[in-house]
Amino acid sequence: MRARLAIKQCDITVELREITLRNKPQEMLALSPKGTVPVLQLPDSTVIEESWDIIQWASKLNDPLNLRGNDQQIDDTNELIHRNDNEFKTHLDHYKYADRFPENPAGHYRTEAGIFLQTLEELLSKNTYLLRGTPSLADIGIFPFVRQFAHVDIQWFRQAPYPHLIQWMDGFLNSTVFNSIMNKYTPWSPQDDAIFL
Ligand SMILES: N[C@@H](CCC(=O)N[C@@H](CS)C(=O)NCC(=O)O)C(=O)O
Repeated sequence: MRARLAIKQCDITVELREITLRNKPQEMLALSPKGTVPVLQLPDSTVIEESWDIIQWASKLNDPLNLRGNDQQIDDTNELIHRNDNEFKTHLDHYKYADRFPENPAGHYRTEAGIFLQTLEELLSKNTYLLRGTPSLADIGIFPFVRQFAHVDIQWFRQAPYPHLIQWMDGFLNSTVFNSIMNKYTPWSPQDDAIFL
């Protein structure tokens, strides 16, 4: 989701091949044996197989909205994304799949995830977006994970003490760019005509 958002916001055209995780095409596994999405193949055959690396590639190629920002914002983004992809993602997965981690109740994992959410809430109480008044790569890179967190128990989330975070998430959910990447695509098969994101 975040790779698609960045590619769209950077106004780059890529061919899109939707896949089903339960039935990964051999063509995908040949490019990227680790079998996770997203995977991007460049015209020179380089393969990028981490969403954050795809975002870096896209924003370095074309950045009409200045999503990368200045050097300080790039550093702040990297720090937030590091916390998101490690600390927050771990607590989020425990919260989402709490039945697989029965040593603690779901509420425990939710509280742990809340430490990072509190950081986001504080940033968003100062600016409309995480680093400034307009979106940056930090927002694009983190929003899909906050959305996942929210939807584990949306009723709880909507009454949680994160008013700015809720408003920020709703802004993305209602945005044209988010709704355009949420199109439902039929899984790719080799005889299909190319479709583009
Ligand atoms: N760090 C990777 C994580 C990618 C990832 O785990 N993607 C999930 C789907 S959101 C996946 O492909 N899982 C493989 C599977 O379920 O078989 C990235 O951000 O690109």
